[in-house]
Amino acid sequence: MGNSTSSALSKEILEDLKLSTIFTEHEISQWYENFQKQCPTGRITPEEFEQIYTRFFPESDAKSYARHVFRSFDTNDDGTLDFKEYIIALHMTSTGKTTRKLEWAFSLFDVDKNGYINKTEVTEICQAIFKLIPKEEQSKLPEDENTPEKRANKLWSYFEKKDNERLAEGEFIQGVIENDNAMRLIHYEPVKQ
Ligand SMILES: [Ca+2]
Ligand SMILES: [Ca+2]
Repeated sequence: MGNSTSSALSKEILEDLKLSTIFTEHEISQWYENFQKQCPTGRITPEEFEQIYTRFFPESDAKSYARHVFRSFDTNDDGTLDFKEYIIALHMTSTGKTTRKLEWAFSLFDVDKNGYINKTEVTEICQAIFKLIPKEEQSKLPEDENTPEKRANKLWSYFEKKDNERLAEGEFIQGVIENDNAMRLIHYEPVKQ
């Protein structure tokens, strides 16, 4: 309690992280040390998060995507990421099981956090994803997904919903699991050099 939690990782958080991720106590402690060095305040701001993303995508504009990812990780809605939110996020996006990842993808697409995804939100995320794709790669995309709107239309079509209907989490996850194309279109992975 009190001030002691500011420097050492509290036992409670550590136990919680061990249960909710596949990371070991050693790994979590190691990251916590790094996290504290890079982020002495213990909180990552949206601007810092954008910078992290920009380093991963030097050839494209990662800002709007980073903003959406930040929002989906900020589970307590306080406008910053604490260590726990950061580690859970890392777990979801790098090593999580498919369903966990898709739960996260759902929260990424649910821009207004109302528990449903509509087509406007799909379009908004597709626009952000599109900005991650380097220009040269964009020019090689198939005709039916070479603009954010086309990508959004194609993705939306796999869920068999009308344009004014909405998707619940279960429908989204099932739709993506059943279709490799939908799985591919919900995110962007840089081509390995
Ligand atoms: Ca937060
Ligand atoms: Ca929504």
